[in-house]
Amino acid sequence: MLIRRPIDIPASEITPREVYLNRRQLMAGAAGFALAASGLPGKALAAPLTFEKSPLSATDEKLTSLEDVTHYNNYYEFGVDKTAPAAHAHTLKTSPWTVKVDGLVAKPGEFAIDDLVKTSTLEERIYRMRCVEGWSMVIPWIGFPLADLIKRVEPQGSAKYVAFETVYRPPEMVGQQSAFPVLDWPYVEGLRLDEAMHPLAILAVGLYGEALPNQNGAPIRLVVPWKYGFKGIKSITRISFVEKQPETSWSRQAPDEYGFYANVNPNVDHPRWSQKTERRIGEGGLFVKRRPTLPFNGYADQVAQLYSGMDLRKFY
Ligand SMILES: Nc1nc2c(c(=O)[nH]1)N[C@H]1C(S)=C(S)[C@@H](COP(=O)(O)O)O[C@H]1N2
Ligand SMILES: [Mo]
Repeated sequence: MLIRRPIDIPASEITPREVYLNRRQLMAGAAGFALAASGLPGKALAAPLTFEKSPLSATDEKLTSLEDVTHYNNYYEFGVDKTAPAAHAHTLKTSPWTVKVDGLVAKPGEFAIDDLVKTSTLEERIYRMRCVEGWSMVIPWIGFPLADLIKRVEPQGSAKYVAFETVYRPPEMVGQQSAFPVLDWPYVEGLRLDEAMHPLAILAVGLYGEALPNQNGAPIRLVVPWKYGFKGIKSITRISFVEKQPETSWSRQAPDEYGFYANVNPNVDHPRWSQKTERRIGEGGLFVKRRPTLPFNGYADQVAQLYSGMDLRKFY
């Protein structure tokens, strides 16, 4: 439903880039038509998104297909299967949507998503994403630096961490309805303030040139490319500035397996599996080798200094 391509051409014959360019041409020719025709519930953001290309992109690697990016997901509010978010996330109403910013800031407030997007400079950032489970993707996100929002609200000197919260709406999120929840809802995440200020950390509002599909965290989610995927909290409703390290969903659930920092690190194994290699989603076939996982997911040059002097085995 989210994939629109000339109907006669099998998906396998179209590269992600071609699909993307076709979609952009389609948008330019008949703005809004494709979205209106898709039958999706009201999207928070008007299409098409206007954005610039970012030099901070990792552009040498092949993009993961739009099909895989939108049909192989982790979003436990909609179920634990990789295909569950694509099947169930349409029930989340992403419009209207506000993000509350509070805590230790001079200018707290509620930001309507449309205003936030209108007043931000959107960029396309092609990032590698490494999931803690051992697979990876390359995704063309559209978003803006988290630092831009942080500067606007003027954190106080006592603010040392940023805490994020996903929406809690059991009627709209089937995974939140269970009597035996997999996670303690709402999903929460956090960053140290200096990590949050790093230019690579973004708030994403789109991918492949369009507003985020619900299963990828519409209307706004975090992307921190040097950390395991679970740090990238989806469908954010609240951002709080705090003094103490906030609790995070996965470290609360299994503290020995998932730490607060969650920097991608091939030298620190998960207690139940190695983190030395990864499977790139879409690289099929019998003889495809797993790729070596890189320290900080390949972004070490840019971010390693954030952790100088820290024992990364202890602060995993
Ligand atoms: N609210 C929320 N955010 C979440 C998750 C989740 O279950 N709930 N899963 C995380 C995990 S484990 C991963 S790997 C990424 C997956 O993002 P994607 O489906 O857009 O690739 O989202 C992260 N953000
Ligand atoms: Mo993940």
